[in-house]
Amino acid sequence: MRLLRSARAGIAVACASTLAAATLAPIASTASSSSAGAEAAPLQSISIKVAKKAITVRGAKGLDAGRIEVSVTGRGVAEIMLFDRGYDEQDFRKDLGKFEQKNDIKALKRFLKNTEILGGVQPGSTGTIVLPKAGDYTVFSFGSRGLGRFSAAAGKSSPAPKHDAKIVGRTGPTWGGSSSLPKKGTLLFKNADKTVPHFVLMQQVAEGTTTDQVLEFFMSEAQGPPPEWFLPGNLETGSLSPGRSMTVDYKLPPGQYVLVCFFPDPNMQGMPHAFMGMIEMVTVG
Ligand SMILES: [Cu+2]
Repeated sequence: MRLLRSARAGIAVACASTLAAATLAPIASTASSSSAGAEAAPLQSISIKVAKKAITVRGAKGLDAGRIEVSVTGRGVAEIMLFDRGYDEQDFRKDLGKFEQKNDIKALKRFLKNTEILGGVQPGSTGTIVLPKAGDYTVFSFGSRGLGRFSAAAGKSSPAPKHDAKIVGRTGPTWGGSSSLPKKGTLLFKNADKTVPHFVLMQQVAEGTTTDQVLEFFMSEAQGPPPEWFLPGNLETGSLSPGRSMTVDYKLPPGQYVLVCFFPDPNMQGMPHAFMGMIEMVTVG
């Protein structure tokens, strides 16, 4: 069974690490936000820097709960979480460690039962997430050994910005929403599944690549050079708990993309959702 770390990073780590980072970075960077309509009040915003040893959060002073804009730089997707009372960073680290090292499903379940996962964006990107209530929030990334922290006071949420495409995680697990997306704009990602978290990983592939080819590659846990169908376009979000949604501003090279979620399913011994059918081809451009 793939461990959470490798599963979570999916194609991005399996392949992208073997490509020049310089090739990927400009493509992953997003267009400036077109989300603020003329009449809409500007959202509160925070910026998150993911470094190897620490995650730094800026701009969170005086923050209220509700929809906020998040921009991320650094080494990995930033994921914003809210722990239940009685569950803390130490519990989270312990559970994550047990799951990663021993595929301990009880630990995975304990983490999920006590945590609201609220989304996040990849480095170079901006998006919006919703902080459900006043509280102390934690920022996690597979790209850092540290955790980020910030607090929000009570506040009410504003609606999602206008979006150009929509991707929905559904019970099954399976994908719903747009099967073709414009090459740039705002993507709304919603988890309509009632049971488990999902995240979005869209990886550009050569025209005509099949989901079977992609799955076969993952089964092999191949090291070494990326397969010839692997192309550099890439969009990844943080995970979302059931019922949550987020937006991300993106810009991608046109072409064919595989849309996958690798979240480990707690009811299937941690099997990544891609292997349960959460894999689909979509078109960009
Ligand atoms: Cu999933």
